[in-house]
Amino acid sequence: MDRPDDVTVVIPCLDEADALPDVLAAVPPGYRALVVDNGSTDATAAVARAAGAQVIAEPEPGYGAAVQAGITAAQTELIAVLDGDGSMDPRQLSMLVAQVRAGADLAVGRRRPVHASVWPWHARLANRVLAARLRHRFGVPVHDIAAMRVARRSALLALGPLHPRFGYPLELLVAAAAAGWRVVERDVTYRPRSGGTSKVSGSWRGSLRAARDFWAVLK
Ligand SMILES: Nc1nc2c(ncn2[C@@H]2O[C@H](COP(=O)(O)OP(=O)(O)OP(=O)(O)O)[C@@H](O)[C@H]2O)c(=O)[nH]1
Ligand SMILES: [Mg+2]
Repeated sequence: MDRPDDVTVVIPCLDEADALPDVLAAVPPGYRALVVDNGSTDATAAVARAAGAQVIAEPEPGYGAAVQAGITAAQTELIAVLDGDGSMDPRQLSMLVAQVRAGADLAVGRRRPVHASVWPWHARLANRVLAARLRHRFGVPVHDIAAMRVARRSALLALGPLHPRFGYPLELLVAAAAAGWRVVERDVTYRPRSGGTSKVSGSWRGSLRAARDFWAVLK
């Protein structure tokens, strides 16, 4: 740990070479981008390196496995996580970082779509149902599943490994509640992905996989 206030932006990626340049260009000055390449068959790793990001490879497939690898490899006390598809603005991480510096244990983004077509109806509905369950059954004060988030590395490591695939964000919220973390949620902009193809809500296969993983965590 060199400077305790530095931030690593962990970006789990599966074939995001098209979208990554814009994402990396928007990472706030002083933040370190760490791309976790999770078996991409496109130029994700080369594009990320060319844009100045650190790149690590995680052979175990799955969003959660990639995020966990990024947290482990990071060398800063603060960790931010967001998607590598350009749908979220890394500039808005500063707002979440400020919440953690002000005392929150976990600061999460509530995605606010720039227009309705950004978010397929089934994904929006699933998100609402999952968030309601998180609030009512687990007492987590959220309205989204924390796709963009900031927390302390030491605290994340103390939770141990969580769901290796799409259940990760939900399991993090459940684990945070169980550990008595203070969770705060702030609105973030949600845009169409800036390139590449959807692996989750844009296909039935991805949606069903995500639903299976979500159910495994919240049942
Ligand atoms: N590590 C890893 N990351 C994944 C995997 N599948 C998707 N991702 C990443 O998870 C994020 C969300 O996936 P998306 O394909 O954007 O899913 P989505 O947001 O429902 O779909 P879009 O509407 O196209 O944005 C992206 O950054 C992906 O690169 C996977 O199997 N492993
Ligand atoms: Mg996306």
